Amino acid sequence: MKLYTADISPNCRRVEAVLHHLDLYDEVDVCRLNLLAGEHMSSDLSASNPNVKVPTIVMGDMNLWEANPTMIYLCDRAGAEGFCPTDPKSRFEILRWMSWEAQHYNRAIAEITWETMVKPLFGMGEPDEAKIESAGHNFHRFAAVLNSHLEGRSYMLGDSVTATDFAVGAYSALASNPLSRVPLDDYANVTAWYQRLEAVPGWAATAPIRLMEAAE
Ligand SMILES: N[C@@H](CCC(=O)N[C@@H](CS)C(=O)NCC(=O)O)C(=O)O
Repeated sequence: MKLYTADISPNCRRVEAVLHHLDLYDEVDVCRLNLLAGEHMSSDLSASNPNVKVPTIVMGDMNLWEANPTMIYLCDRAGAEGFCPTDPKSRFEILRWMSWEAQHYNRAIAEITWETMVKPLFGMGEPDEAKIESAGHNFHRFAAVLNSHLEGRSYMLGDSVTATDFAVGAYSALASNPLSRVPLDDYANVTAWYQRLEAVPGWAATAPIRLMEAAE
């Protein structure tokens, strides 16, 4: 299996974390690309992903792209029933939260952190305060939903960690950095849940140390 991936990418992190969690990482031929240097454009990535984006996995005759379905496929193939349950009710919950995080919660975090962290870190201009404010409204709206859902739950689906947590938590390392200006601390259940997630070995193994160090 060949994985095209990149540091500083929350979408790559969630897939790499699943590979660690499933004890599959040793089987992976890792092609780590520097996106800012445009390495993905000059690699052979386009042969397996027409979007020329990471994460992408080439596995036999399958080209896996889009992080969330890639995670689910890896889990199903490994028979990881506990980590990614297949019963219809659980599968609906997993797909619902994955859709929700991509469209709403993590989208808001991504929009804020693009302005507050990525642009300054890589010399891409001043943060756009209007965009930060607008995305901030969405962050509060959807963080409140997450905070309420996590009341009385250790993880997204209940007592044990699932792939859903890796998806919903994908941008939380960025959001936890004070430089991000994401008001995560307003949401006690969310911060407590993310601390639990950070202790999960597969998630801990993929912490974006380089970005965090660079931003401090
Ligand atoms: N929806 C895609 C997003 C993939 C994506 O945007 N990847 C970024 C890194 S986080 C990328 O490859 N950027 C390079 C580019 O767009 O040229 C997924 O879930 O995998």
